[in-house]
Amino acid sequence: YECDRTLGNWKQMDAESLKSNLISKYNIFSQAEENSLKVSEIGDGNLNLVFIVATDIKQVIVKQALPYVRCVGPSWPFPLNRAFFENEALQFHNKVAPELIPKPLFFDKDNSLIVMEYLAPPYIILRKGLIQRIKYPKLAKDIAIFTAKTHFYSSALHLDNKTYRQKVSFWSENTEMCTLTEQVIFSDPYVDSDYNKWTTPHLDEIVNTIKTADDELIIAISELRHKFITAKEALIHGDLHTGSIMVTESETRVIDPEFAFYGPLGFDTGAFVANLFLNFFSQKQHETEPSKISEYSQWLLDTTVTFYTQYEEEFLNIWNGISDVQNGGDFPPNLINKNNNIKIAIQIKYLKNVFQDTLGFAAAKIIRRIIGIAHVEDLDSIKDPYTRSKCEIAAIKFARSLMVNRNQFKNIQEVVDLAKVYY
Ligand code: ADP
Ligand code: SR1
Ligand code: MG
Ligand code: MG
Ligand code: MG
Repeated sequence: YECDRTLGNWKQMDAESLKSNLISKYNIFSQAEENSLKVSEIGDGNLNLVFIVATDIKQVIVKQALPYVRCVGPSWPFPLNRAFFENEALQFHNKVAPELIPKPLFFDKDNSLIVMEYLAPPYIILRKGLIQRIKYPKLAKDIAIFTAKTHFYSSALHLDNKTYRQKVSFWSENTEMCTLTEQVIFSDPYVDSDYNKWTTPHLDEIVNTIKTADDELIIAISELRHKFITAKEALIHGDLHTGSIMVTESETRVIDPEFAFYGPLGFDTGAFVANLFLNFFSQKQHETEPSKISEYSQWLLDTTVTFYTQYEEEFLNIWNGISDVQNGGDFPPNLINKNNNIKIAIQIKYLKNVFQDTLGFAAAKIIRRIIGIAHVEDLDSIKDPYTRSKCEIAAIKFARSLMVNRNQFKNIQEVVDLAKVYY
């Protein structure tokens, strides 16, 4: 399923073609249901079409890739085969963490289209929930389990070496998605690019410093970019921001893994942490006294700490065969398994590397969401430009410090303490 620039059999779906496919080709609805089927397009992401197709008693989601970047338009062509990789990732997630994703129901390769379970209200996109200042008690643990399981079970800690190499090769074909990330996260925000934007002139000065006078930052982002390109640790989600998570107060589901590939684990954990911090800095708009930390802001910080602590704990538990054993880990191999101290030392080193990557990638993701092409509603929705700029400048300064000093932090609590200093 190569990606070429021709459309092949791909046809953009409308209500009529969708109904007909769902009945005759995908067998999701019956002929008898045809007259009661209703279709509405609800996509609010940057890239794809998303439809709800429903009768009075049954609903499904249909997601179709477009041959271009939706939020830019046809001037930026984009590969249709991302739907193939999204479906492959969903199938893997469905094996290792079925309770944490919408169930995949059908994949139409010709039309780059996925039919999946509809997550009905009260499910909402997590970003929207955080903007409404809703607390989610299970969120940190659920995302820790999702990331730990998907990372561990696709890594060479778990897979035999030959299978692992085959998977790295297979997923490296999702290459144009990585190219987009390399541009919009690791390059554009640090140079003059027509795609960059920021929402007030109050940011001109800090943006100019980033692009012209911050050698340490440019070195750091270059190293992170290199790591993004070369690390092949496991199958990562690739776009795990708070718009890729749907929640109720008691349940969590991860959606939208179209950017999945074999990459650095810290890119996923960093995405989640970055988006919690983006919301945290947006909360500054509500504070009645300077630098005061409201109860909700503190909940965001606690959630960050719980998430990261549980991610490491869950990852180690699987590695050690304590929880959720499909097979545990076979690294280090038998030659040294007589000495458990060696295993512990290797695990500590492994997780230290993931932690430092998490901080670096989190910082990169904070910066790109404020001065790059794709922003976040948490900050963009702050009406008063001066208030917004205060939140954004605090977030950028924090991210800058986090990125260049990413190897100095001992634990996630120290990171949260730094965020409070810049708040
Ligand atoms: P994109 O790749 O364009 O970002 P997403 O997969 O993130 O597309 O979906 C866009 C929006 O569609 C989501 O923000 C959410 O509102 C809605 N959506 C997607 N999948 C589901 C689902 N399984 N159930 C309910 N809503 C969904
Ligand atoms: C053109 S940049 C669009 C962004 O939206 C996706 O969800 C990814 O985050 C990507 O970087
Ligand atoms: Mg999305
Ligand atoms: Mg997407
Ligand atoms: Mg991002």
